[in-house]
Amino acid sequence: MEEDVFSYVNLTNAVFLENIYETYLKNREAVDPSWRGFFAGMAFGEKASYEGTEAKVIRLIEAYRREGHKKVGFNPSDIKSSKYPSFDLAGFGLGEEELSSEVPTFGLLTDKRCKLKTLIEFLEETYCAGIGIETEGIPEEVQIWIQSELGTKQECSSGELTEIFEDIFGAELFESFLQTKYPGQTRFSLEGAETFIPFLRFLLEFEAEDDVEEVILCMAHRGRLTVLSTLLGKPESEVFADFEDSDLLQDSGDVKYHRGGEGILKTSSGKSLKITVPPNPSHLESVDPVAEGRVRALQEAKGSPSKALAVLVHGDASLAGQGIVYETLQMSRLEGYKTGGSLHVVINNQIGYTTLPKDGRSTLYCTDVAKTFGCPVFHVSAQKPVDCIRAARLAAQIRKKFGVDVFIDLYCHRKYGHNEGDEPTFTQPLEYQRIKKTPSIREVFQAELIASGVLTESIVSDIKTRIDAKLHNALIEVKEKTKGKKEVLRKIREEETPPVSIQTLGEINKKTGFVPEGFSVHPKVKKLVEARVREGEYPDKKSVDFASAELLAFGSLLEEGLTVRMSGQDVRRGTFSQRHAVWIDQKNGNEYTPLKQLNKGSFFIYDSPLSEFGVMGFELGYSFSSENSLVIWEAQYGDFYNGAQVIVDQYLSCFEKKWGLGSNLTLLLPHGYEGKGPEHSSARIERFLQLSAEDNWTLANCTTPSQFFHLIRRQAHLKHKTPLIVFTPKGLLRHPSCVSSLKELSTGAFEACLEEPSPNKAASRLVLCSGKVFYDLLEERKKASNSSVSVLRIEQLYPFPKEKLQALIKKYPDAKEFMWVQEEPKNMGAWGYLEALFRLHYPELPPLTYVGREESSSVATGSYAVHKKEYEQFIKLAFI
Ligand SMILES: Cc1ncc(C[n+]2csc(CCOP(=O)(O)OP(=O)(O)O)c2C)c(N)n1
Repeated sequence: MEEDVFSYVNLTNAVFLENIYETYLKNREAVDPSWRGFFAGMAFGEKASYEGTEAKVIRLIEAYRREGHKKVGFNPSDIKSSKYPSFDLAGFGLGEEELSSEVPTFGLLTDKRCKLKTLIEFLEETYCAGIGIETEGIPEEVQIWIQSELGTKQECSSGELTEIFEDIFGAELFESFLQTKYPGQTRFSLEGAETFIPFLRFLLEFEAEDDVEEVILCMAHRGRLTVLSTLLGKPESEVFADFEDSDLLQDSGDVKYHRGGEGILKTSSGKSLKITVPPNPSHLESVDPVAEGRVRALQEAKGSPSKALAVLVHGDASLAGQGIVYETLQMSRLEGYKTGGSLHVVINNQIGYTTLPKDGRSTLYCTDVAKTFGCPVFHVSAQKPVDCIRAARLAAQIRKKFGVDVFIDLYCHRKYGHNEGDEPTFTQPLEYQRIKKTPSIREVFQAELIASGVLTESIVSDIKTRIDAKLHNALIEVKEKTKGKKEVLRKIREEETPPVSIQTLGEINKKTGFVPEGFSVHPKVKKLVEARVREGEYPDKKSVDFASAELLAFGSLLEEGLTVRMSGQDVRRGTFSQRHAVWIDQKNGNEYTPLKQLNKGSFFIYDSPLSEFGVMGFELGYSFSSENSLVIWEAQYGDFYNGAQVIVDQYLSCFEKKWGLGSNLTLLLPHGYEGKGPEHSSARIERFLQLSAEDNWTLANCTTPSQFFHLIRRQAHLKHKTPLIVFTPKGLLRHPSCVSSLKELSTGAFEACLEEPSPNKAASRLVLCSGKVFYDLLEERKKASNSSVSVLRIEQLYPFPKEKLQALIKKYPDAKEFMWVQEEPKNMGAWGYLEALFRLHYPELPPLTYVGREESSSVATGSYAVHKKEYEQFIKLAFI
């Protein structure tokens, strides 16, 4: 799919506004009243020309628009009265006596003039009642649209009111059923926020009525079970089975409130909306970028950005506190990551565990991060279901129309402690006294609906009987479930990587080496590609370096019809000026992407924002939802991956075990000690090794371009998808010995361990290593002229190539000494891991001895001279 399906409305489209403004200046009556009001009241128009009372009225209107939301009263307990805006007439230079005087309405009302009192009533009703709307700082078109919509309140029909009531009642009964049957068990009750259920249903229905076919609904822990059951149709018996917590009834590697689910929502007009709640770890908000990545992949697969949508549900404390929210929003309008606007819903119970907003954030609202990105925010009270539904409708319309993220902040309370076994009165005695006395949302709404004649006592009682019976029957079903054996899933790792002929490789080089007519390519890039174009004529010549091998690997996958997507900081050129995946015309700045010439598959490469957590999360999400693709995230330097440690620890290493998911996400982490200091040297191999178990991923450190080529291709063709982490070289990118021939690329496969090209089979000592130190060892051996040492390379650190290494070692019958050489300090790198494995797998061999740097708290020295000295000292030891 072409990328331009992602060209959304340009939010700073001034032309749009200017046209209307011009018409307005010529003839005010020719534009819609809301526009008239906007141009006058927003100081956009001829404010300066107004004087006296008119100017004062304009200031008053502006104040209502800017500050009115603070007066709505969606949450009287949170916002101190001192923060209420004062719309005191005196503050605007107006007096009480002017209330009955006629003032201009600036198009806000149908009449041109009205009494000041009438205008104020309108402003109070529009900006200070029901929904608190924050529009300051959002794009002008969106502001104008919202202003015009505010006047048109859509009423709920009595059928809709009954539906809303049933949802609220259903949620309440479901929660209280669990509370009685499984007292004290953690479920993260939704009580105090039950309106969330009808709110979400309506929101999703509004979206489904437009083009949206699929929603990734990122649930917070709170209310997740209720959503899965009451909205997505997960059978109650399955929910209860999780509470029974029998190893025979549940089949998951994660707790119930982290697991995902799927469902189809049928709308009232008969449309179907597929909803996926992705699983997530406890780490709040970490799933946000993952969900966005999934949505992006779905949109591309469906060929349209309007067909898939992310709805992200947040807690107030986590939204305000977690930086990943900002990182995710930062990606939201970028070419490589945008998803056409997401909907954010906050279950704002005004507490995070035991922490109140005053200690949890520096801003008035928990949603204030939205302002940085000019996203509209609606504040509503869960006690006012009808206002909530109205906000849902407005939010969905704005998202659809303008492609922006929209936030709905649902004020509510938390009925119990943080979880159901937690006692909240230790820390919030007064709040919980108040909450205890607060009637439930259902009770209040029920009374309102009975008073207005929408419901009767007997209808309410029928609804209750029906829901109660359903819950009781489900409980009986789960208790009676016969015990069965769980089926153990066996992993099948098929690795069928088709070979690539020399001819194809030569053609890829030619096609990607073609310089378009008139394109002024950088002279260094030109030289590079000219050499590549000729490579096909000398298939035995060792001229393929790492970057060329990567290009050929990508090119060959594209020729097979696969998608290759890569992102990370500065990846288009490459941190080390090695990739040049996108050329920039030196005369006019135009861009050209040679790999896009291979158009059987799709090639996407994006320079990412300076974020690791967000971008790695996004790429992981993309890889979950994308078929036939290889998705790659590259770190600027390997050590920076730890900015995304949550993604590695909580997702990448364990998503299969916890949630049964598959992904072939590939991380390229530049690694190697080149005297550049404690940073930029280590991708922390040791940490990845510690997280390795049950074939969860592949860890590799390739020493030749052909190995890298084969590894990348193998990864793209994996049937059983697991991630790949490659500790990629820096110095080796231009090392004269680190080259392969096209022939090596077209034959063979990735080898988990390697001998030297012409080893001494009579060696008495075998030196084992991984990565670039191999070349240094060969160099040092030359200097030491010690031919009794042979070097073996472990190219795949995990899964450990036990048999293959054993077979190689057997080729050296005279070897009596076994050494491990590494650049990293002793407490880092692969030493600890390999020493233990060596003893375990090869008990007949003498123990492995260590050659390398001493233990160190810091990764490396900051001095190049010290680095060199350390190196010279230890590398000698391999040959003494
Ligand atoms: C990154 C992270 N830090 C800490 C926690 C522990 N924790 C779990 S829930 C919670 C409070 C969350 O509050 P909020 O986001 O307002 O949601 P609520 O539980 O009130 O619905 C905390 C601190 C966590 N899960 N994740």
